[in-house]
Amino acid sequence: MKKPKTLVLTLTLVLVLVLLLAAVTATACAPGPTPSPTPSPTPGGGTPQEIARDDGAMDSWLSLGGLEEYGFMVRLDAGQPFVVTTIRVYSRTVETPVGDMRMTARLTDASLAVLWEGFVPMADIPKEPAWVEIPVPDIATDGEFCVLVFAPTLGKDKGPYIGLDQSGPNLGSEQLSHWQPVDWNAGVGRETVNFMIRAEGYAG
Ligand SMILES: [Ca+2]
Repeated sequence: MKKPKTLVLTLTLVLVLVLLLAAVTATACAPGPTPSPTPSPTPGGGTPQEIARDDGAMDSWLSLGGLEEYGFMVRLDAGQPFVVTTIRVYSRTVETPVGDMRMTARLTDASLAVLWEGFVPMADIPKEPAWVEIPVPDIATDGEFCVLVFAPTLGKDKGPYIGLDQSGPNLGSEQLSHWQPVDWNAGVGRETVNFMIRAEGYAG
């Protein structure tokens, strides 16, 4: 009489184990949460690109501003119609600006006709060299375009400064005074300098 009871108990235990195993397997195979769709990288759906003439490794720097309102310009070319979303300036300052002083950037076409002008508060320029970003509201360019940068000086040796790449030939950097290209007197060799000013955007 004991053996059938043991058999029933054993069968019951086996059944329970099988059911438990089935439940665990079902849980393991259940689909997880659906990942969110990858957001479009740009408003236009294109792949973000950074257009640069510098090599990203600063070799020296130049002071911005001065009584002649010295500024700096780079000629850039994405090789196709291009929508600019951000201007980047590698910069640093010694003195911390006060008030509403600004680093101003202009985006122009190849003939220097202004397409857009914006700014970043000079208080956002760090003490250690870093890329300072100026958001641009999706400005369309076609072929060569220019980025011009000016910031008022905070005094002798107080900044702000712009980073220089001196590792290769000048690919389109020009010195400005009052927003116009002028004869080079920046104190560094013109032929082997590229200002660290970049444009980010997407093919448009
Ligand atoms: Ca360099």
